Amino acid sequence: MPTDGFQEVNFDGLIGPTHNYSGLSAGNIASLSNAGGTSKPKAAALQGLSKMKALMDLGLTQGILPPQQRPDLAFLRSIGFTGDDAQLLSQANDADPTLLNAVWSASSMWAANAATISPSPDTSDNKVHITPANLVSNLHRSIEHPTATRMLSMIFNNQDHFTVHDPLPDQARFADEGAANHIRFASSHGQPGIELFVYGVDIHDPGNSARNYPSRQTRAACQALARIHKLDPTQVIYARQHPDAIDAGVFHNDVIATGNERVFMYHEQAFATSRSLLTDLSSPLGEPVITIEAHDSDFSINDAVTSYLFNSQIVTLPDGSMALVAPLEVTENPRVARFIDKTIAETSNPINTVHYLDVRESMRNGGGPACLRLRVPLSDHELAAVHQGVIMTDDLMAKLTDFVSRTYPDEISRADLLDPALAKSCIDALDELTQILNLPKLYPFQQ
Ligand code: SUG
Repeated sequence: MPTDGFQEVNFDGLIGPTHNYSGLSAGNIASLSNAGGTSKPKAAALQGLSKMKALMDLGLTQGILPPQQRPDLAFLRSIGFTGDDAQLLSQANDADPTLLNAVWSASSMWAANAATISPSPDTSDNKVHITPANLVSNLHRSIEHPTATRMLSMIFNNQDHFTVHDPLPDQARFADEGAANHIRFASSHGQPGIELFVYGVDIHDPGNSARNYPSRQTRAACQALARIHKLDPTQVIYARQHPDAIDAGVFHNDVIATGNERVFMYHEQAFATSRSLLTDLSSPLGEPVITIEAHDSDFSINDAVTSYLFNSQIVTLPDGSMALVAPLEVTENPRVARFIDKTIAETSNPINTVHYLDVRESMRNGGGPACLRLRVPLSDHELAAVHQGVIMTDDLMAKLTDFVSRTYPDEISRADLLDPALAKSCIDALDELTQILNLPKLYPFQQ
């Protein structure tokens, strides 16, 4: 096992039965370009489960986060629509079709946006601190946090080890997208680390912001998270995304940079100040960060956005070496593929192998392997205190595969979003899921 009885547990979002392509995310090029396409929810969820199986086969502990209750008909009622389910759906569609799209989104699958996690070696009270992301930048995502907070409170339900906070205030000033904009560096997972918070906009310095696409994370949110998580201010670094990167489709930092333990892989255009950032990271860490920097001469920022290389997971294997878990799409870009081959061959970094995964249904909405998981470094004691119903086993994998195969729709197209029978069957399926995961009363419809 990894050192110190500590390991990083990846909690993947189970892709929900309403997975569809609605073009909801400005600045997310895949989401916009696949808007209106026909999705395959069953295939999507099975791809996600295969991904979890692949990580388990590498000897890693894998967790799962259930999807949210969608369509969110209560949201439609809260904004004045009335009547039975069919009437609610058709009224919303007539008034503003984007409202109908928003309440059907299965976007909680991208668990990297569920919360920011500070593991216990970094916090002054030695607890794991968890803050669900408010996701205020997009309507369809802003309705995730009430259930995310409840879910995380049920899963990390032990106050000796875990503190699940409320999300940051529901305001643009504190716009927070969770772990997608957060990288933790440490000699090993169990050692005190340096937490890098990445933001797109600083209200005190608005001049350097992206122009075409929204910046989804604020510096004020990052600073609040560091305070709430009781981090040592000398062990926290703030870095600004390059505004041109956001304008090229880097809507979260995990589309252009990633890290694991001492390894930091990024594109040279990821940050407004890349050079000083490396010094900033290395001095509190006490040893140099191992950098894997992609230059524009290797491949462009557009290649990074289309291939999603940086949305790979870098994982520490039980033997201490590292593997890259990458989306299949990287193999379709020769420049990116060459860069990976070079990275694997070089002895200056610990990444020795690459595993390519097919998560294409999620990728078409801008969600690669790293988006689909929330990483939580845990000691053995902390892991034992996690709700065990969401820790993957072969038995749970078999049950979930059967559940998805029996209950999920094969396809969803735009017209289906008006179908109250589909809405009912998607919600009914979740009742069984809470039994499988032993999370009774998770969803609003169960309360
Ligand atoms: O927030 N896509 C998600 C993708 C999130 C990816 N997560 C990380 N990078 N960590 C988003 O933009 C698209 C939904 C649609 O268009 O139907 C969407 O929400």
